[in-house]
Amino acid sequence: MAIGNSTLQSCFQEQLRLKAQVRLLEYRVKQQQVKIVQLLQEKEIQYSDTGDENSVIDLGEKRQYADCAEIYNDGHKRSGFYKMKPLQSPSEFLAYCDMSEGGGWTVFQRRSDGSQKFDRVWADYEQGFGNFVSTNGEYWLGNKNLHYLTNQGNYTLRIDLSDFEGERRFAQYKSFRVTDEESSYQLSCGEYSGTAGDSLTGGFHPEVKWWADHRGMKFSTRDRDNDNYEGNCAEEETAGWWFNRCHSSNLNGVYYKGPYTAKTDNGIVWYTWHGWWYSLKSVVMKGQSLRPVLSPAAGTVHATRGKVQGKGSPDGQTSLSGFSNSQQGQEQYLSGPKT
Ligand SMILES: [Ca+2]
Repeated sequence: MAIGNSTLQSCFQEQLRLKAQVRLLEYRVKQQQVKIVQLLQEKEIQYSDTGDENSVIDLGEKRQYADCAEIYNDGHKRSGFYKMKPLQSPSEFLAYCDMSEGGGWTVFQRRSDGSQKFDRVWADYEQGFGNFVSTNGEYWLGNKNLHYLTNQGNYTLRIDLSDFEGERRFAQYKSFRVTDEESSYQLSCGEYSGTAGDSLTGGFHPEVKWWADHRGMKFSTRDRDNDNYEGNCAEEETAGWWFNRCHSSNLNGVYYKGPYTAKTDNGIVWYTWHGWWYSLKSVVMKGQSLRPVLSPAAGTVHATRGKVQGKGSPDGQTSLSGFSNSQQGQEQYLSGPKT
């Protein structure tokens, strides 16, 4: 069958047309790729900006709030720094309100990047120090404020931890309270639940309680030794904490970034999760009050809180069994009670 000249001609034209279209599409793809790279860069810049962004939320002077739970129940559901004044407190102060996980959590300690120095004296720990502006700013709210906060109601303590492998764990304690200056800001807390193991009351092993239980301990700093050890825990561990002899948790320790070697176990330590020789990536210590609240939101808060605690306990058991792990068992001999 003979192919006509005109058919061949139209085929060539069609081919040219398609080739031109391919070139045009290739050009457009390249343009889009350039745009994607630009957008990704912009997004990255925006993302890094939010970390330093000023997150102080001013609600004006109309009403005074005793803690973050009261702010949350008044309808403010955005996390950030708010002004508050606990019932007995002579003055107002700023604290970060974490409005997630049931809302109304008053954050009193945060570690996130090692930007703040935590090896400080008694007066600093009493007054509070650090970054009270940025979302991830490191700070200690101050023992004085912690006392006023926890003495106005029944507080639940929650400690959120993360490591450099991207894992997150938590420990929660009922009835959290810190006494006044006269009794050196003694710590008390009740029943544990969570996934990180109980490194605050030495509940992971009965034989360690005599030296690793932080309950009932007074606060110690390098210039105010209130521990049960002949030496000075705060000086050796370079932190302020409710040291016993000396610790199974040291959340104000040095920001080492993961596994570390040092003269003493002075990293950011939560023994039941990573042992004494791993310094955690981030820590948030926060309290949520169980005071009867008048706003209608109160019911929701209580319901959610119940769920969180109920879910935590079985996982806590897993962490306890982790103690029999031989590596951790060895570490007990590496550190252990100070003699
Ligand atoms: Ca001592």
